[in-house]
Amino acid sequence: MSTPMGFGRMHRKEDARFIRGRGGYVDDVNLPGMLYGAILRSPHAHARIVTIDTSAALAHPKVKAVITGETLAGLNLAWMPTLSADTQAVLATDKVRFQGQEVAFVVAEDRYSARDALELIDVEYDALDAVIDARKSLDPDAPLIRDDHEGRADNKIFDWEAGDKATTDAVFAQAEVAVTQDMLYPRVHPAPLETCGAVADFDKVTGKLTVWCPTQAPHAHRTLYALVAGLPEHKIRVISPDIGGGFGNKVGIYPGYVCAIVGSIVTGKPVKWMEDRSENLMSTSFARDYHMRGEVAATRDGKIQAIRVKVLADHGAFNGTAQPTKFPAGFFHVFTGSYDLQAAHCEVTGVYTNKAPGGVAYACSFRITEAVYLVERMIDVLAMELGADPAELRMKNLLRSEQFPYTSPTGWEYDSGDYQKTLQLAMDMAGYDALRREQAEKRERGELMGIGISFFTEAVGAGPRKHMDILGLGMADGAELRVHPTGKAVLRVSCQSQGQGHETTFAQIVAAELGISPDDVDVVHGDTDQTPFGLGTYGSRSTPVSGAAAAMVSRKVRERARQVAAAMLEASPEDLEWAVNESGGAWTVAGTGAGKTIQEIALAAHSSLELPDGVEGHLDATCVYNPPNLTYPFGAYICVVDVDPGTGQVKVRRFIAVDDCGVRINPMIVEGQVHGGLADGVGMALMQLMAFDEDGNHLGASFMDYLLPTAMECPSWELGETVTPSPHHPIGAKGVGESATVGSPPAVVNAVLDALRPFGVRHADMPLTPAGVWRAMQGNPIRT
Ligand code: MCN
Ligand code: CUN
Repeated sequence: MSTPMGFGRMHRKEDARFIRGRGGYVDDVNLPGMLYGAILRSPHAHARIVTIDTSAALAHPKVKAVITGETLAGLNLAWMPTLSADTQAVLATDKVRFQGQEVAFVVAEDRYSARDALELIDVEYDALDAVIDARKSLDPDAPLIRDDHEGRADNKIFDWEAGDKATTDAVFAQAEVAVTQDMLYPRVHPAPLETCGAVADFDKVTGKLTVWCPTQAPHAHRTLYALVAGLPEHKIRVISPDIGGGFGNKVGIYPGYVCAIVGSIVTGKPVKWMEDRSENLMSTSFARDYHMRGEVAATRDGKIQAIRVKVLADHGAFNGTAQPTKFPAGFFHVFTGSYDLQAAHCEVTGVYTNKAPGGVAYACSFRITEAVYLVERMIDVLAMELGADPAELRMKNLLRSEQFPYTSPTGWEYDSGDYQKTLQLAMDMAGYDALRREQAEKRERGELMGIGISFFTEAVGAGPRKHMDILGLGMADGAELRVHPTGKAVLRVSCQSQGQGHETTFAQIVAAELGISPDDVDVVHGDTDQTPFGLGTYGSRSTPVSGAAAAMVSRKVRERARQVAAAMLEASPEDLEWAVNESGGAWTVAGTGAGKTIQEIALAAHSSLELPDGVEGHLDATCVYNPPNLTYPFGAYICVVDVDPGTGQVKVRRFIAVDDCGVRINPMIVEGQVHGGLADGVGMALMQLMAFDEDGNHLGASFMDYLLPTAMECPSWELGETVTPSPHHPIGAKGVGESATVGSPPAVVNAVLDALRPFGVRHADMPLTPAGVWRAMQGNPIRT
């Protein structure tokens, strides 16, 4: 694969180290004299702590410290703020509120001794009734989970609404057809292969704290540590090394990170803490857990008029979701999807339960996964009611290209789209009509084949400062670009790759703007001492925000180069034209052949060339990008399944995915992102579930029980693309990192339910395991 001058297919630069086993992850950080931490966790979902006896653990010859909630309370660190402005226990002091909650932290000379010593800690618990089912959390006799909140009487976290209730109700009152469906988007887990962990090193001499941690948002972590611990921010350095998958799991701050820091301060030695798989699955941020009721109003001939939604959101024991402050239900209110509606309204109630905290993660785009699932299931429910073809129903109701920019009934401004074209391409690739004929023939023979469609609109790139912040931090990103005398460049950004290939695509952005090779641009990220401030990588915001910053800072460099080139060419800067040809980027004098390449200009900028007053020399620049709007990628997905009538086993036979993420910087990386997201979607639709028994015991704390999709469950993906540039993004790109995870689950579920049409099943909740499908075929589709 040849190296392009800017955008195009190009192998990932970072793969050179990854495929040689030379990546550097947090567990590869080993410092002289380093100690190891381990966490004692609660066996109960809800219990009062009576006593904690640490004396035997402290007597262990290799144990250096045992930290409890009481120790932390003395430092005012027993509780920490969450990204949703709630509080979360670092180590429990009063009660434990979910199984797996952090109770004590042992620091020892080696990992094994730290683990061994956990068993020497004696905790006396007084077990309490637990709230596991969110639907029971607001019952008058439900046990109060957050009695640490003064004046709290129940388990409600928030009530939130969006849209216009009166207009929506009026449309429903007049509607020719209305359908209602309850559905659960179950609790799932991002389950990155690398679990969470940290190495903390507090240097007593310099007063500097260094934390290595696979965080998706290093700068936000640093600011939070400064605010919580009262440490000066310039004395904190957060280094995010290579990350073995994030998927949202590595956005928040976990108690283990704080414990490692306190452990280092207490012992004066570096402390490493790494989770094991069960700890990761049991205690770190889960995703979804949305109980939804959707209603759609339409005319009899299939014009959709309004959607109404009620949600009960299970946030676990501490509200640890990470989403912009004004949006407690994230961006769920894009649930009107890709359709032209008169009115819409949603109500979301968030509640506490005795389950792990978190609530938003796993390639979710801040709850857009739930929203897209809801609307795309509802369209199929309506199609079934009307006896309409689900593709035709969608085609008829999709927004038309001339409606963009389009303001949705809940207040979003979709930047650009050509939805019909994208759906048509997916149908052509699938051979939709032929598939329907094949299905009809198979049904005659009693075979179960299903075709499922989903059309999604995403909203990514949070976000405009005036609307969006996380814990008060506005969501603009900085970028710095240095150009060395020989024309090689270093870009410094605040976003944080976890596998998305930023070292390649961000180099390509600079390369395209400056007309140099991406091989001549190094991308530096993941170290707060070396990079400008910004909010990190989640919500597919890197390309929309940091990527825009990279383009804008390159343009600043180019303008500086213009001034220098003018001096070199003894011309007026206004008379120069920028052009990129095979030999690279150059400023040339309009109408003449005279010009200077960016490399020649870089050298001159650092030379003794006399420059006019006001022209600084050197080409380095910085910028901060505050996005004017989100970007709205979209796509049409078609899934074909075969269901075994004897066992309920679903086989995904084909999956056609047409994505439109505007201009593609590196189509190969985009396709990789889509492949991964589609696999995620198949996993969630068919296999993944965080299950609990009624006492709150976790039933899936290993990969033996919590099933991840492999190549075995995935078909050979058939990808297509349309390109509708974002009008407000400097290079016309939209984010894509979560599109396929958001768009694929409803396509798979719609396909399975389409296959089950002969059984008259209207809905069944994910995951559609053989047992679940079997139950649905017996007329009992709803899980209890
Ligand atoms: N890209 C491109 N052209 C576009 C859009 C994107 O070439 N028009 C490239 C980007 O430059 C980047 C990649 O595609 O290299 C993803 O870009 P973007 O959509 O901006 O998403 P982010 O980089 O912000 O990644 C975040 C997103 C999220 S939120 C989750 S969750 C997720 C995902 O990315 N986690 C991942 N993809 C993942 N992929 C891997 N391998 N590992 C994870 O943890
Ligand atoms: Cu929602 S998971 Mo990604 O935004 O890190």
